[in-house]
Amino acid sequence: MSQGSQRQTAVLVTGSGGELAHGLIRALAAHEENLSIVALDKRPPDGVTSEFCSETITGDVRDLDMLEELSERYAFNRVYHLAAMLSSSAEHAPIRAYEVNVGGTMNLLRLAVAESTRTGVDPMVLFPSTVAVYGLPSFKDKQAAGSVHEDEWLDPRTMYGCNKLAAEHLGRYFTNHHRQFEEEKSGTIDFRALRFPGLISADTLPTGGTTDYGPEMLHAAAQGEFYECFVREETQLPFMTMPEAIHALLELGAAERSSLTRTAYNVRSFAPSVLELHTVIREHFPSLQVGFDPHPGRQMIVDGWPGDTDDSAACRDWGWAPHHSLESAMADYLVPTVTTRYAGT
Ligand code: VAH
Repeated sequence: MSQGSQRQTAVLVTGSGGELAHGLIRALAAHEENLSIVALDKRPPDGVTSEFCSETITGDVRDLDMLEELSERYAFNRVYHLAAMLSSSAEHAPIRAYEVNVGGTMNLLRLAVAESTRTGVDPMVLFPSTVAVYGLPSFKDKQAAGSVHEDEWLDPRTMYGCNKLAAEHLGRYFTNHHRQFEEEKSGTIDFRALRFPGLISADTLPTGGTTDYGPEMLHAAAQGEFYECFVREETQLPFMTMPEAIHALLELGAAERSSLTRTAYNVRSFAPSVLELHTVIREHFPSLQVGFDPHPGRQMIVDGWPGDTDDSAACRDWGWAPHHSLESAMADYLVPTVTTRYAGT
């Protein structure tokens, strides 16, 4: 630990090359003047990240030495730990998914705990969890369960869901129970997680998720392309737009700690079936043609996820409120933005 050298206070964003980070970094730079943002991703940064960040690091969250070296130069008082392998990718490489999603998260928690021990102030760790932490045993149970609360059906059936639930528990431990044998509480953090549904962005396309059919169908429609959907048309899942997800992260980060009754919250905006999604998209792109060729494994995953989640705890504790219905999301944000994105292509 270097003595004396002045460390710069900064916010760390991992997974900075991903969809969520792409918009979050812009929003942070816009909302918080003179904020020093350090971006970390396994891939080299794009122009947006470099423009808004004081430093961009190409590195892997599994590399604890690299993270410790970083924390010798920066006092990270807030971490947005977005780096993860999503659900479908994780099924293809479950061990690597564990190493990234749990091992990597543990490294970031260790960095935050070390910072807390060093400064006596709890760094805030904001963590995108997922509805994949839930596991409904059958399609019938899914239909009967309706909107799932945070403390029910916590029986994940994917490596990704198991990873994210494990990471939630680790974050909750270091927030509420670390060094509980010692007289003085120390080395604690302020961990706050959001169980995101499927996210739909008009600016970027996801890779390796199982809710990707939502954004993929929209982007295919905007490009006049045929879309082959990998789940059945009666499949229903909760979704929200990417801007709402970013807003929820900022709002949760701004909430008074005393108002929070839990470390992980559901948030969602609308929960369409694939057929409803298809119908609303076709209202704007009438030439959209969709085929259905369900992928058995991905269908099994989505049949085990809740058709909707209950976000009343987030509404009560920190004022979360969806900005959109499916229709308004399409008309006010998704269609105008995705049309501009592909204009002239
Ligand atoms: C995925 N987009 O599809 C993620 C999400 C609810 C699933 O976390 O894996």
